[in-house]
Amino acid sequence: MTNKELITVTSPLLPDLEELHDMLQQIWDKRWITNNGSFHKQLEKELAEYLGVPFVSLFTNGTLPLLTALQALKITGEVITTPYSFVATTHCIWWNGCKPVFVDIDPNTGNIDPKKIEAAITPRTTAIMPVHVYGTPCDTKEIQNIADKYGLKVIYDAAHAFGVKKNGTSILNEGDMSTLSFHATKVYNTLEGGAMIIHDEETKKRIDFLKNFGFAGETEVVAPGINSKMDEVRAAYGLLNLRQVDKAIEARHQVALQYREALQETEGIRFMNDLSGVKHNYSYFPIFIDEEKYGSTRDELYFKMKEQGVNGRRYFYPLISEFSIYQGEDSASPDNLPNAHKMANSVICLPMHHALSQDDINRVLETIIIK
Ligand code: T4K
Repeated sequence: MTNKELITVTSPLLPDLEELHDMLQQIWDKRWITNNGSFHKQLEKELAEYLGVPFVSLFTNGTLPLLTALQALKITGEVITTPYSFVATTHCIWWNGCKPVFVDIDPNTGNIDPKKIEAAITPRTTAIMPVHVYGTPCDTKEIQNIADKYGLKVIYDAAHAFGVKKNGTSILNEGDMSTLSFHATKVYNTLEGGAMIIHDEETKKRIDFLKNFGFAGETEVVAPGINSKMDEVRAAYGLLNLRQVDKAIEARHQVALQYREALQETEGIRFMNDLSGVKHNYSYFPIFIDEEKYGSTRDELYFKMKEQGVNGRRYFYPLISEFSIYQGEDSASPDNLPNAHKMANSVICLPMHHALSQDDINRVLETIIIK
């Protein structure tokens, strides 16, 4: 290990401390610190405007809106999903007492391959839960066609897709519901936090009940809801971060441009280019190593980078289907998921955030290019 400062895979977007102090003072003055406070209401409104969606319901993280979406839509039986994601995606299916059915991914995007969905549908299938992995939009049109044909619900895990648009429209408007994560490691964070994107007022009301134990008023409980309410401190922090997120995304874009320019001549390294008509958020910068052409394995490069103080991450290795809890599912068989295995075994997400300096970027690239 060198003496150089560690470059982490990401770094949180932090609000200005003085501005945060002013917001905290307001909370202290009001003595209203959680349960649908005024900053909470304001953030839901501002996020809906910023994202270009009808309704936002805030949550304490990005896992509980997934759990609640399945509950709200009364999903039972089997749910078709991707193995190439963070484990929370499948855990939420499990927590709702449903069976996850893994479908292979498209090697170009890392997202569930719609061409393979129909073969996985059985009479017990009730929903599809795709992920816009790394913020790259799924083939939402094809997925919706299949869902309509078989009468299935679609819940998008859009944890990575804050602000992503396709042909000028938010991809969060696709499907029956979408969920976001506002964890510290995301493009936009509220410390911990998350949200559900909802298309109509009636459903928004129901979701707000479900994240508050199911309470609909002081004495009525309409469903076995959970507690996932965002407090005022995080909502205030979120309001401040919303004012600087565009600048942060543009800084990430500039990093992506430099990575691509420098790596395009490096044999054995593949990366993803921007898709036409898509406004990307540059939440991750995955590269894929072809060990024959590159001359060393993914893990050799990964650990060499670590040695030199450059912390990439192997998101998403191992695949969810490889964890012992899910390995027993028929659909978890590696033969069923060849593209997902290939991607998981070749990926390294490079450091990607708004605060990388030119020196950091050069150091990241040197570890990869100089063999
Ligand atoms: N669906 C998808 C598709 C997801 O990716 C996720 C979460 C979810 C659902 C669930 O959303 P949440 O319930 O988490 O809101 C991270 C995050 O914990 C997780 O939110 C995220 N996805 C997942 C992909 O990555 P780790 O284990 O990689 O985090 P950690 O602690 O190793 O941090 C990574 C690096 O980030 C550190 O090396 C340095 C930097 N960092 C991290 C933290 C926490 C900071 O600089 N400051 C910090 O405060 O899981």
